[in-house]
Amino acid sequence: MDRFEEKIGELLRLDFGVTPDGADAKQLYTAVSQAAMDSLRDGWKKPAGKKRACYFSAEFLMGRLVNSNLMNLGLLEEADRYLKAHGRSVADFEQIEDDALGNGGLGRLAACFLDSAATHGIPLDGYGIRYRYGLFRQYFEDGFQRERADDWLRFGDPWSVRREEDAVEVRFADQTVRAVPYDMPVIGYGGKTINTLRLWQSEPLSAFDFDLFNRQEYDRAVAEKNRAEEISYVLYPNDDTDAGKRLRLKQQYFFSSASLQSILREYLGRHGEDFSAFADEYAVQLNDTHPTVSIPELLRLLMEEHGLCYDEAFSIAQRVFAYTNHTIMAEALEKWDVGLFLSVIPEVYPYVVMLQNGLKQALHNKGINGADQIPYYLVDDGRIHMARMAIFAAHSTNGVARIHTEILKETALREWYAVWPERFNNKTNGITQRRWLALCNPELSGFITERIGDGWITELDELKKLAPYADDERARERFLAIKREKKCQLAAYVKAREGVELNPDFLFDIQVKRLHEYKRQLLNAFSILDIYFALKDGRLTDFYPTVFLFGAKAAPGYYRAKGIIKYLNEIAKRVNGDPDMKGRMQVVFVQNYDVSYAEKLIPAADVSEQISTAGTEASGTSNMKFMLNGAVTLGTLDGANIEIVEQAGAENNFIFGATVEEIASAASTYDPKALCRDNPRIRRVVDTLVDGTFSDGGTGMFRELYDSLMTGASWHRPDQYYLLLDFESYCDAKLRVNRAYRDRAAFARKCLLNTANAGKFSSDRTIREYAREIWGV
Ligand code: Z15
Repeated sequence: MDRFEEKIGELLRLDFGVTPDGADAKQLYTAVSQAAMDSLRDGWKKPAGKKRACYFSAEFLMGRLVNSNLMNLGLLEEADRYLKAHGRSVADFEQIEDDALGNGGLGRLAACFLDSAATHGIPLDGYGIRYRYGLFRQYFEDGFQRERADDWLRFGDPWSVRREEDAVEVRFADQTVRAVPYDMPVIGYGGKTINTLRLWQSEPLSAFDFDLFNRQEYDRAVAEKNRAEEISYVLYPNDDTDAGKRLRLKQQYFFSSASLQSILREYLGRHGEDFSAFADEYAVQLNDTHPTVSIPELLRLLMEEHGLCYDEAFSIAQRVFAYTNHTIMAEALEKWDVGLFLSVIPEVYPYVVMLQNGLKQALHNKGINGADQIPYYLVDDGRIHMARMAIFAAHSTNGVARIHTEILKETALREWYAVWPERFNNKTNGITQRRWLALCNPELSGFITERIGDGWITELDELKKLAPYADDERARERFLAIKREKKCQLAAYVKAREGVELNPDFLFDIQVKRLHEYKRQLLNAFSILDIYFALKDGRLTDFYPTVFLFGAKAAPGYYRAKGIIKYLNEIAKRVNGDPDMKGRMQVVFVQNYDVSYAEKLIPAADVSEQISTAGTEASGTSNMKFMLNGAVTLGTLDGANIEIVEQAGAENNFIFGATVEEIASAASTYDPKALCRDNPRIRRVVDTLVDGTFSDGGTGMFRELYDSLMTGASWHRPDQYYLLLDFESYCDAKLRVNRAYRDRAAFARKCLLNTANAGKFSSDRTIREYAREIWGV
């Protein structure tokens, strides 16, 4: 028995007073995790004299850590062997951990980046918030979404270390709080580099105010504590929309200020008050505008506490900060009301004004004056535009897929691009193949490694060598057997979680992502109904049996998104309850879609639904995960889909719908009412929202959805997402995939070519680009 196993036994004995055979899953989980933490302690130090990059993000959607950490430390097999010797296995940890300190793509991207940087020895640390409650847990009641709190700490937190000595204070107008960091090791594959994810927790300055307590003001004593803890209490559940809430601004300032103070303290320890090397030692990447208040805060810290003048401080800030834009959707662009900002962090506002003046001068120097400056105003109409502040003060602004960056340059941010073109650059997103293939699909991983070796685990371009196997009949058969095995595994899981039976011989068509109008789950619903009616009417006879799977959380306040969930659940009830549909078609909306569910769903997919309106999805990242796991994309020419098809070949995917240019030219002519009037297929499916086919439980949700399509939310724009414009080409494409699936060998060939060409979409490639082109690390 070696040191690791000995340590597990010792921890079980000392912490829980149990033997390995007598321990329950949670005790084993804790002991195994702690033993692993113990094994990495010596390697977890920051190397001296190197520039470090800091990833500031309000969200890190890490997913379960125990398996990935054990894998990266090379301890996964040993741990599993140990557990099996005691009648257990690492699979027993499934029910234990779940952490969801993120909403969706943006938070998961941050997690993939940390994994890739650590794997390739890039010094990158994450900085964020240690929310007490992560993204809500979703369940359905009569087809309606319900939410409950995500108490992720109920199993303890063996992967974090509280660093009392590194606590800092953060001051607001109405309170000062203590920010206490919890550090998590970010372990690269092979365990050579260990970076840090530092999450801040908000606490009162002193645990308890005994003066108040002694004066018998218990309520106030307790209230003070609660008010401090409130700041890191819960993750805002909005993805891609700005809530504009006071507490949200507090969260943003809280972690921005704490992280900067922490970095400055480190730097001062090495250099004293000489800031000339600061920008050579730190780069800060702002993940969306959420941490952008860091810019005026760094100016404030440098000028107020260290006596620099504005020009010195600004020049440092500009060299340090870089900004990533993740969306062009207007509702996501953060603008803080000046009054609100002043009431929360009045001491920061003067630095916003200084930036505004600095911008005026910079524009003047470029020959832009007077009314021409209006589109650039940082403070405009009583609101502070955070994206504008980031673009002006940072040296780099990047989009997350080629088309997205082009839209930023040509449309969304064209004024800025005109003045500072050299600041704009593209960094197409990526995903980590360690979690999204090695860990979640050991069967396909084994298949690949047997044929081309295991170099792909750290160099995904190696997958190219797999391409010849697409023409090898034995390989294709083996691939199909693996896909079937993943479907069986998913079916067992869905049976246990949802109580629904899936048939592994069906085609698995999957759309999983946050629920948003622009992602068009409603269009998918319409196409399913169209197929359903065609089957019922006997118009469609050669349909390959298909299960349509959905997973999506709606922001609790997003009424329309919740209506779409209810509608899909009604469709599922109708289709699955119809005896005519037995063996032909099934619809399942799984509850509480999260990273762990994704790890089961994605490897089982034949078809990946990526159907956003062209120009709306900045990149998408689930599209890459499906591709890597050998699914074909049924999608629009939007976000990273464009680059996926470019890599894997149009002939191996199913592209449909209007392009960005076509959407733009349809804007003035799109007439959903006319489309409904003139096309009976469209009319039939859309009318199910209002003709009593389905019940929304008397809420009026379905009528509201109908109106949103026909007349739009407000005054003039009907359906900004052009569902009915793409309806026919989508249905055609869906039937094209379905027919193609009949030829299993030809379909397997397409799938294998998708996997073989997924190399570009490794976050290893993305993070190297950030390191080289933006951070200089
Ligand atoms: C979010 O998850 C994304 C953008 C946002 O502005 C916010 Cl607030 C959250 C997503 C994009 O919608 C998606 O297209 C992209 O792949 C992802 O960020 C990562 O860049």
